[in-house]
Amino acid sequence: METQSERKVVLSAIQPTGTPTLGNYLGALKNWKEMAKDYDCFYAVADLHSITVRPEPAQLRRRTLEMYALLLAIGLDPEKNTVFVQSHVNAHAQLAWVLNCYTQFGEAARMTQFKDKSEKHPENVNVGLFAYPTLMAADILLYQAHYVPIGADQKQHLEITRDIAERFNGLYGETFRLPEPFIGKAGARVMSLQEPTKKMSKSDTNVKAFISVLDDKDTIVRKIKSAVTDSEARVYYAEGKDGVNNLMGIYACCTGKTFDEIEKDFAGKGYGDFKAAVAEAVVEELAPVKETFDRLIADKAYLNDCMAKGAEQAARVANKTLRKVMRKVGFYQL
Ligand code: ATP
Ligand code: LTN
Repeated sequence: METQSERKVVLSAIQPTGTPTLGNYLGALKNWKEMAKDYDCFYAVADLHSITVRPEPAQLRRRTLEMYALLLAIGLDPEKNTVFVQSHVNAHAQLAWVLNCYTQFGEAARMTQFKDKSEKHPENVNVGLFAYPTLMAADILLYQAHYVPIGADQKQHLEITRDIAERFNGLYGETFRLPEPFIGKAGARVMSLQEPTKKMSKSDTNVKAFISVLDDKDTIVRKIKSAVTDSEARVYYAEGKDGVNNLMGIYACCTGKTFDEIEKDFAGKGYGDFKAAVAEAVVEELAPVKETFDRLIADKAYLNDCMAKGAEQAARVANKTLRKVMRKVGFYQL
């Protein structure tokens, strides 16, 4: 049994840009909960990141509280893990500034998320969007995280984090631990139910394309029933069967079955039976999350209390790293 101080550190964060989808859940949040058993975990609601798309203030406030409640609803224990809101810990923005000065313009400009998002929102390509990865690097490096559970789309941001950390360590001596991404095999990229070559995204304008973790049973059944498949009506994993592959991935993640087992279970059966089974597995997975969320969101005092404690614990660890960085860079110390 490892003691507290020997336990490896995990950090991850999610933006409060909407209710998480089944993609966020299977790709990231489910692993957060798994890792909480064995590691010293820091999980944040990345509200600083979310203002890159200029949300309406009241909406940002509401979504931050909801995302926080949701993190507890998936089963994270605020007594055992540090669950906090990014903007409550000043060190994130402070370290991000320092890291900006150790990141080259060219390397940030290569980030595919920056390129995608600037194309999607040409009217608001702000400097914050460009500097998104250095703030994310600060999130991770402040806690000296060993592992960062993320979906496959965030892998490039982990790589730039390591590059920045290595550069800083090279200049000033060992300061940051180099983090490893943790990307689950199944669920790393859950695809849209309507266009299965695109990733499932909570900001999709077509609500049939995603399942929200708070969708009720009927909605889940309806959305999976109308998921795009193909005309072959045989359940097996193969290139080009994007819709079926995606449903198999979802089913595998929810039930723990392998693709081989799924193919055997559904041999001779059509998509109707398969979709019904997938829907049932998803409902079973998400029902307890919704139930707990509904209870927690009604108790704002409890959530505020947990947030305050989380911020205090996080700040203790983060400030230690920040102080070290400030000293090494040469800021005048009082
Ligand atoms: P948006 O749709 O607003 O761009 P998003 O749905 O991509 O956001 P984020 O808050 O950026 O959500 O991501 C939270 C976590 O969920 C990240 O670790 C990300 O890698 C993971 N994730 C997002 N979409 C998927 C998906 N379709 N499949 C698997 N993991 C995903
Ligand atoms: N950029 C991430 C959210 C995020 C994050 C982090 C993930 C912000 N800071 C630190 C892991 C570690 C995204 O999912 N879009």
